[in-house]
Amino acid sequence: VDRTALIAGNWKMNLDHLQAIALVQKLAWSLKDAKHDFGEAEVAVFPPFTDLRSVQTLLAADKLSLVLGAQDVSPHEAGAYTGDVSASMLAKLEVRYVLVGHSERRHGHGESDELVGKKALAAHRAGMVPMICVGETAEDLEQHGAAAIPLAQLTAALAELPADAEFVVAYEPVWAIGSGQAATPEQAEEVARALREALRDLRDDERAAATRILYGGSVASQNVAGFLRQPNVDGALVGGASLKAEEFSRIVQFKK
Ligand code: G2H
Repeated sequence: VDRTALIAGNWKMNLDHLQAIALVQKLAWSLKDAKHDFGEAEVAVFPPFTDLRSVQTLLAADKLSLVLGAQDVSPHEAGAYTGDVSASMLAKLEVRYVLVGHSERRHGHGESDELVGKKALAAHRAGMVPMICVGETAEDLEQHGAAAIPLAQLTAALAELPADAEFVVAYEPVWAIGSGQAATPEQAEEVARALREALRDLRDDERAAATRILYGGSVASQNVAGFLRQPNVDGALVGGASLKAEEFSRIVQFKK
C-alpha cells in the first residue's frame, strides 16, 4: 500500500503572523535549494489560528507545496462559543489537517476522549482530515504498557467518526513530548503496529492499510529517519524542531 509520508510541523503557541511569514519564507528558501525534494513526503505546517491567513496567502502566492494544518477546532458549527474557531472557518482558509486530542489539549484543557471525537467529526464534516493524537503518560506506561491508552483513545475518537471518514493518527507518548527524550524507533513501531492492527477491527483491512500513523515527541533531524524506516510509522509530528527553518527542512528531506 502506498502511504505517502507526512511530516507535520506543530508550531504550538509560537510565532506571531509576521514571524510566521518569515519562517515560511526561510523554509521556502531552504527547500528551493533542495528543488522541492521533500524526500517524497507531504509536508504540513500547523500555525496558531492568528497566523493561518498570512501563511495561506503566502503559500498561494509562492506556489509552495506546503499544506496547511490547524492545531484545534470547535466541535460546534457556529454560535455562542466565545473564543472558539469553527471547522468551516478553517476550511475556508484551505486548511487540510486538524489536530485533535493533542496531549496539551487533553491534559492542559481537560479534553475528554468524547470531545476529541466530536472535534474530529467537525473537521471531517467540513471536508478536512482530522489528525487524531493519542499517547500514554509515563505513569500509564508503567501501569498499562505503551499501547493500552493510545488504543483506548483511538477507539473512543473513532466511535464519533463515520466509517468512511479519512483520518491520520499521531502517536505521541506524553513522556517524549518536548522533553528531548524521544521514544526509540522500535517503541514507536510497536505502538504503531498495535494501532494499525486495531484499525482492522475498528474499521476494515483497507482503511487499516491506508491510514497514516505518525510518531511525535522530540523528533529532530538526527532521529527522524529511524522512525520513518519503521514499517508502520508513516511520518512525524514535529514540535520544537519545526520552528527552525533549517532544522525543519533537514527533517523534511529525511532519507530513509
Ligand atoms: C509533540 C511534538 C509535536 P515536540 O507535542 O506535537 O512536540 O517535537 O516539541 O516534542
